[in-house]
Amino acid sequence: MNPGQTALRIAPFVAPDSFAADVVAGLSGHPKSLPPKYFYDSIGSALFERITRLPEYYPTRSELELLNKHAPAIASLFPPGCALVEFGGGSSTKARILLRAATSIEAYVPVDISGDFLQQEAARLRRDLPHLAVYPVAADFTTMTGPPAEAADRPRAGFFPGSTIGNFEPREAARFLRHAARILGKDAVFVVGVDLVKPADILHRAYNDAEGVTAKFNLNLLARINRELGGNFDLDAFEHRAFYNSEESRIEMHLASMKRQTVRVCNTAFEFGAGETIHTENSYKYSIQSFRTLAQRSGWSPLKAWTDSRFSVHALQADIGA
Ligand code: AVI
Repeated sequence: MNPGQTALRIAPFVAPDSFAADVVAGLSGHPKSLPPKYFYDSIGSALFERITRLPEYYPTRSELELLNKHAPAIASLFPPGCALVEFGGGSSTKARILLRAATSIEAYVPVDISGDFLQQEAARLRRDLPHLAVYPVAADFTTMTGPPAEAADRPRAGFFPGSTIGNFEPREAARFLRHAARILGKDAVFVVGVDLVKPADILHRAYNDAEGVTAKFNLNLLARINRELGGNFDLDAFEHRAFYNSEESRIEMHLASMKRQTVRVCNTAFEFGAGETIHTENSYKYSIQSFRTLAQRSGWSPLKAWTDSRFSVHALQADIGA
C-alpha cells in the first residue's frame, strides 16, 4: 500500500469462506459485479504496491507529501497522551509520519485483519520508536464493536489514509464514519485521506496506466477465482476498462468480455455476451465540501483540510460519543 514497502495490503473485510459465495452471487447479478475487497491476495497486493509507484497514480505520492508537509499542524490537533487507532493499518509508512511528529501520541493501535504482517510491522515500529507503545489488533475494523482494549483508557485519535473511504459506496462511507465515531469516542480527532474530484483526463490516466499494471491488478481478480475456486476464466478474453462517471463522481473499473462465452466457477455456468462487463470497483472522488458534508451527516465536525488540489487530508472531530 505504501511506497518503499513490501506490498501486503490485505483487504480488511474478508471472511475466508465467503469468497465462493460472493463470486457466485456477483456473477449471477444483473449487471455482473465482484467485490473489490478480493483484489488483495498476495499477488493483488504486490500489484497494488506497484500502482502506488506509477507516474500516473498520484494519490499515494500526494498524500505522503501532504502528511510530511503538514504533520506538525496535524499533530497539534491530537489530545495529549492519546492512542492513534489506524483502521486497516497493515503497513505503517503513513502513520510513521504522524507518530514521529506528534509527541502527544503515546500508543499506536493498528487494526487490520492481516495478523502476521501487523506483528512484523509492530516489531519494526517498537525498534524505531522505542518510546511508543504499539498494540496491533488483528480484527475486522468494520465489525469491531468498541475501542480496542489497549486504547480504551486513553483519549483517541483515528487515521484512515489512502482514500480507501472512496472505495465505499457513499452510504457505506457514512456508516463507516458513524462506526468510527463510536469506536474513537466523543471529541476524538479523525484524520482521513480523500482523493479529490478533478479533470477526467487525470483520473483516466491514473486508472489506465501506460504500463498496464492497473489492468493486471483488475484481471488478477479472475486469475484468483481460477486459482482458488477452480474457475476457468480465459484471461485473454477479458479486458480492463476504467472510466470516470462524472454523474456519480467515481472511477468505475470493469472487466469486459471480448466475446460471447461461458465460464464455469464453483460448478455453475455463467454466460457472458460480447462486451458485457463485470463491475469490479468504484473509487469515489469528493470535493473538500462534499466530503465535509458527508462527515457532518455522520457524526463528525470538520476541523481542517489540507490539499494540493489533487488529494486532501481531513481532520475531523467527533461530535457523538461511544
Ligand atoms: C485502495 N484504493 C483507494 C485504490 C483506489 O484508487 O481506489 C484502489 C485502486 N484501484 C485501482 N487503482 C487503485
